[in-house]
Amino acid sequence: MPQHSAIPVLSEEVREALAARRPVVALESTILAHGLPRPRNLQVGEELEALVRARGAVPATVAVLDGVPYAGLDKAQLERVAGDDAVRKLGHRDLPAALATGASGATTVSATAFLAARAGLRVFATGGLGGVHREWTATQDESADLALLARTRITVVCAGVKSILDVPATLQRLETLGVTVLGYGTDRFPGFYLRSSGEPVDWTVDSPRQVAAVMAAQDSLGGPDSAILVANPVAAEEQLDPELHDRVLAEALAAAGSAGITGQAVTPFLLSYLVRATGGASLEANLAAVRGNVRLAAGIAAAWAQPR
Ligand code: PSU
Ligand code: MN
Repeated sequence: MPQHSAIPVLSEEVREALAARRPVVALESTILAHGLPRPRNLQVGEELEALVRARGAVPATVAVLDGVPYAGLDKAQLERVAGDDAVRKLGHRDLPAALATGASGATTVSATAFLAARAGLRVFATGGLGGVHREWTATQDESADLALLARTRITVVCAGVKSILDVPATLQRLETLGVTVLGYGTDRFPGFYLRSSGEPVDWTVDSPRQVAAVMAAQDSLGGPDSAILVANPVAAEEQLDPELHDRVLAEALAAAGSAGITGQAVTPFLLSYLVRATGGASLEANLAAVRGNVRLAAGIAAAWAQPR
């Protein structure tokens, strides 16, 4: 039987940074493989890694290739994730099967958080989390991201959850599951494409140092492992026009319903619908949000790496 001893396999620079307690930021790969159109997705993957480096941290993009989980990809590996049709979408529950069968896949927030925490990484940047879908009463479709984050000690910087989801229900689930939610410079939960979803958050932080202090307090409390969500709104000048947003979202939801899209296909379907129907504006807002999250995550990783 093959042994999967070092899980995930770390790139040399990630290994060295961890050993020297220098800042590292985990990045997910589903957004690249299944959340963004090609060939822009590869450029984005490279750009996000460069943004992390520009802020003095080391990027650790997580993915599974030929049954091997990695944190930190080389150029050829990133190209495969972005361009290979055989790259699946892997949530946390898919990892055992992917490893055993030698499959390749991009990791969602749940799988990325799991693997990153296994590697000893503490800060993770993404675009939006998965959450509770609007048709939950019929489908019980709630992303596995939420339950996994409820039992994983990692700080996740996100721009909220996409408005294709049921935002109030997602926030309620995060409360029930005991996930700490911090608004970054805001008392509103961000609306991913929009600065605000309109929903309140209970805690506001204003600096990477403050986030690191919350992480340290979490450790000193010694409670069960759970995530800290840093909800970071997209810059005002980069948000999607709220009116366009509301109109196109209604269309996309109707289109998914009449096309009978279900399960893991729902999120990619709605996302690509929004990109087309906004003439690419939703993509630009999406990318702006992700860039902002990656920059902030690098700052948090740097603050976390400071001796306390
Ligand atoms: N939100 C985005 N873009 C994405 C995703 C979420 O703005 O690509 C991806 C993330 O990887 C997230 C996953 O973890 O979708 C959730 O999928 P599901 O709803 O199938 O759990
Ligand atoms: Mn789902």
